[in-house]
Amino acid sequence: MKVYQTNEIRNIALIGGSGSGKTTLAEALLFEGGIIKRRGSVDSGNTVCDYFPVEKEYGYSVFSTIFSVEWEGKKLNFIDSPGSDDFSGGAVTSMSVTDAALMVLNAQYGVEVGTINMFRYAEAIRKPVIFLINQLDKDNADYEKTLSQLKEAYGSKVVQIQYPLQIGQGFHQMIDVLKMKMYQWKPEGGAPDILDIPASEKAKADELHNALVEAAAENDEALMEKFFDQGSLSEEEMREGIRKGLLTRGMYPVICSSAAKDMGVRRLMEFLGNNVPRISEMPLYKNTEGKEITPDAAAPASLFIFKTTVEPHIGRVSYFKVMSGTVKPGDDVLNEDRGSKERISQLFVVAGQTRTEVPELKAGDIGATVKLKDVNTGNTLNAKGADNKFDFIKYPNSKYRRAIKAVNEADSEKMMEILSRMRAEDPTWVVEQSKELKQVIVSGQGEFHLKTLKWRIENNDKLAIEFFEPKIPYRETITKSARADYRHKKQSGGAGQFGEVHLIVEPYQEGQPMPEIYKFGGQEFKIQARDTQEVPLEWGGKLVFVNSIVGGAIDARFLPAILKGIMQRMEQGPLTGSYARDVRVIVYDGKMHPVDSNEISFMLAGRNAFSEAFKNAGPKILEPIYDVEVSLPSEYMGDVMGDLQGRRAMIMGMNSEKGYEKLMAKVPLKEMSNYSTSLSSITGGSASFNMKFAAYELVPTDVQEKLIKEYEAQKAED
Ligand SMILES: Nc1nc2c(ncn2[C@@H]2O[C@H](COP(=O)(O)OP(=O)(O)OP(=O)(O)O)[C@@H](O)[C@H]2O)c(=O)[nH]1
Ligand SMILES: [Mg+2]
Repeated sequence: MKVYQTNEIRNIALIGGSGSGKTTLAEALLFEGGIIKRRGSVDSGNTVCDYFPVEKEYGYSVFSTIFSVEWEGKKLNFIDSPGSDDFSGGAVTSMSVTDAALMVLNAQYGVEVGTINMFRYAEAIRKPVIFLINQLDKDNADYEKTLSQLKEAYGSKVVQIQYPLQIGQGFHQMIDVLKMKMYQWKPEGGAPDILDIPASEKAKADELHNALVEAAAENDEALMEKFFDQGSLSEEEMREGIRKGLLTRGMYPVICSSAAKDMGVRRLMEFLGNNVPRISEMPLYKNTEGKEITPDAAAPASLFIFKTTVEPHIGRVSYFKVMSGTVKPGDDVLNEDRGSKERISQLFVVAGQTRTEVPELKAGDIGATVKLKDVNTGNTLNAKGADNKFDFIKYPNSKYRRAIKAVNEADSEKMMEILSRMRAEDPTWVVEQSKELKQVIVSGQGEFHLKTLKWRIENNDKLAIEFFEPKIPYRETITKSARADYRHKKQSGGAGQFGEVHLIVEPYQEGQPMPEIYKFGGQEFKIQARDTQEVPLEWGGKLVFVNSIVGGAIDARFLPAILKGIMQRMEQGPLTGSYARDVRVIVYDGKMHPVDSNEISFMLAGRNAFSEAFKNAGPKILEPIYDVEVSLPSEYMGDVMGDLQGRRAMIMGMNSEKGYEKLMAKVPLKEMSNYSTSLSSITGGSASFNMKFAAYELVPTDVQEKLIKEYEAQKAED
């Protein structure tokens, strides 16, 4: 492949609902671009883009896949992405590094849930969108219905560039109202005959042409003036107008195809080459310091690694976008995120798992390299003179969690290795080895996402695993002050043990002053803080430890042991064994024995005194609460709301956006366990949601009682 200058490159994401035909379209693009000699099919499991075994097995895309095609002097970089919301990480990645999204629709089904979900992602990062109505050769295809659904959802910005003549098996002609020509294919597709528009279509074509000219002119004042002067625009002027319209999201052009029959594909490549905004026209990417980075091939090179795969025999393949500069084999670069040095040994353009070496890649381009030592997805590699870091891909938060275990205990370590390798390939899989819950928790986008993970581990790595209900990271705290003392005494055989600790506990909030006098059962306790330690807790909140011992009742050297005993209980709260937080402990008295007192004795006395005081201090269990945001079609509002209320949700608000409703709620994590599956079944898959940790809040009394009982039973069993 020749070396392409920045403005000869077009970066395009293939997005759209699952099954709309993106991977099939990719085959046709690769075939027409001369990269492959024969088109594969998803059903035969031999496509370029679905090359992972799991994708062949299930017949849908799981990962984003990159391929490049040369067409009429331009280099078109495509990224095929999965359509299912469970693999939205792939779609988000591909939209984030490209300059336009080609949204593929299945003409049989029109605007689908997947279309709406994908459009939302494109909108969130303000990417230009082009609609491609595909599968026009299918008997149930309905072009007009699909078009009117698009107009209904996205308004008058939806503008036709093409329309098909016959639909269904006979599909072989379409009118292009930009070119004002008819395109006609032989049964094998490929190169079309480009003919004059037949008289019978002339009036309709003229009308749509005028609508297109007007829509193109609307995006630029100079074009608008020309349009008024001349009554029309040249093809070149129209392209300029379309590019501007795409950039400002003031226009969503609609084109047509049958990917399976390779019809409309060459014209599609020409259209993309001419009308996708040029790299120099796109809004600039910002580095993490907010500085805008110009895609200037003459500047020092910065490469952003947006994707990693692990391939048999090769190991890690790192896919990158050249953010600035020009990269060549042999370049020494610094991994800005890890601080390590790397050398780019080879540079490739790719078509799925096939790599072709190239001598250089310039700003704006997309390529791959292998054999980097210590580079992860999300890292930036800088040549001398550049010091950027980028983090512009915003992956969706995980929303489905499960505990995972190797069926065979001995495989646990191997399982962890595999999981961390998979995480490099899919950043929307989160793996956490929870010391607190004593479980390995994997989280992802949905049940389907985790099912795919399981398939890969079991089939690629031949390791049996199982999922089960994950524990909830509860917390314990207290709601009032209490006092307790405890004497630890043991006198059997040789050296004895003796330690006695008197202490007060109370709830603690940041910066809360300490009273001088506490009263318990009519008795007053005067406090004189001699020393205060604030211990920030790994799991959130604080423990404040106050030494208020008078007259040397306990030697200062035993205080660390007392604190240690208390911390043991904080780590394993007295109610359910969960972490405790937000407590102040005041040790105000105690007793020593001249011979038998030692650290162990005070640790045990401290721990038991604390435990007793804690239980008398109105102890409560806290649970994690999540902010949940559901996007759904309005007809399901009632059902979705009812379901949320059954999950102890607090509805925080609602608002309407284009074509769908947004519902905000606070929901306990415990109740979210099967939410993605249930929401999908309530709404027929037409809703999506996001969740984010909000805060810890007290659980209701009945839940608390149930949790304590469960813990007691568990303890008895152990
Ligand atoms: N007849 C016909 N079938 C098509 C066309 N495009 C795709 N298909 C078929 O539709 C099915 C799904 O196609 P894919 O290319 O896997 O769809 P996708 O958009 O990549 O789906 P995901 O990877 O799940 O997002 C396959 O069986 C294809 O053969 C088309 O234009 N005409
Ligand atoms: Mg696919």
